[in-house]
Amino acid sequence: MYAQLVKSEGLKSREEMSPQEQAFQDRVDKGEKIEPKDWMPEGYRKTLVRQIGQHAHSEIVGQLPEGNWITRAPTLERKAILLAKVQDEAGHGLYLYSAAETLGVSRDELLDKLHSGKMKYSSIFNYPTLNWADIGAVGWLVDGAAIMNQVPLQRTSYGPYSRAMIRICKEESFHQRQGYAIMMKMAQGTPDQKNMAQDALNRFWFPSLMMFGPSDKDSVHSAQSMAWKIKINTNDELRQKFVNETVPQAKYLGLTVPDEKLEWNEEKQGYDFSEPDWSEFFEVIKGNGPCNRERMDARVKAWEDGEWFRDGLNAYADKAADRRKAASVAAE
Ligand code: BYC
Repeated sequence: MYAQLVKSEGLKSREEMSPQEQAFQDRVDKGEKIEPKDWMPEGYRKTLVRQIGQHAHSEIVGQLPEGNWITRAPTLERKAILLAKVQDEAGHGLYLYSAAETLGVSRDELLDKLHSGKMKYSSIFNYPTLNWADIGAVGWLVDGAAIMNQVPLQRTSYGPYSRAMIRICKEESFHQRQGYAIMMKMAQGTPDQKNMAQDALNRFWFPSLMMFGPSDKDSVHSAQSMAWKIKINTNDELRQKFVNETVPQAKYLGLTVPDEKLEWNEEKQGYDFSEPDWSEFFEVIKGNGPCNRERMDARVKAWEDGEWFRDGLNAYADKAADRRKAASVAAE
């Protein structure tokens, strides 16, 4: 695998690697997990910090479009389910910030980079959730795309990231099912409800395909990340898998995927489909999507409003540390 990438993608050949880098690559190739105290190339560490940090931010920012509907969920049961789901996303963010911390970067540093626009989060969360059907579409399509990407990441080479992914994937599959259950209810409801479900699918389909990242020819990090097994599949491979699995689910709902070019291709045993509008994707990740400003304002406000609470926790932690120190001095 590595040898192929060296040829096609111009990565460092074995001969160009230092003995330490060679030994590291051998461990990765053998499928060994890399742990925080192990030696690793600086590029590997940086790529992980970027990817895990971006992933953590996505979980936290991803609470906003759904959190917006907690107070307006149609029944008490739906409210309780949505509340649990949004709470899970906070937990995912925390596992991931903790995994990033093992690489020597603090949560505060990562959040500072998010708030100052130096770090990204998933493009999908810059689209609005206009009505209840959108909450169904987010669970079904957005969490569906997230799982497609995250299941292989359970086998990623960095131990703490891989272990975080195992826990996250268990919860994501529940999230996807709750979204599909909402879509099912609406698709089987009144004609107006079915139209709402179709409209949500129309708006979320292409943004969901964009979640997998740019097409392979434009993906800057894939080759090296795959050689290091930070990524296990290419962006296009996962996008294809998502389309193959999701189209039959849409058919079962009696809904139409908004793509005239969508067609089963017997030869590749998968669907042919239209590419998303990549100029829109690049605009969204540059900060010019429909909700970028609103999302960042909400996160910065939450951070600033929470300052007194963080200060209180830190003051307590400092006092507790002082007490422990005084007790150990007294015992000596
Ligand atoms: N959005 O070289 P490429 C969730 C950037 S949340 C924004 O292919 P890579 C959930 C990319 O960063 C799911 N930016 O990159 C939460 C790079 O720019 P920089 C989040 C994107 O990293 C709440 C440039 O484009 N999942 O589950 O090899 C509620 C070139 O791309 C995006 C993860 O984060 C995007 N979609 O591959 C519900 C999974 N795509 O950094 C659900 C972990 C690309 O050089 N991450 N970019 O400035 C990954 O697997 C990879 O990072 C990606 C991108 C496949 C996303």
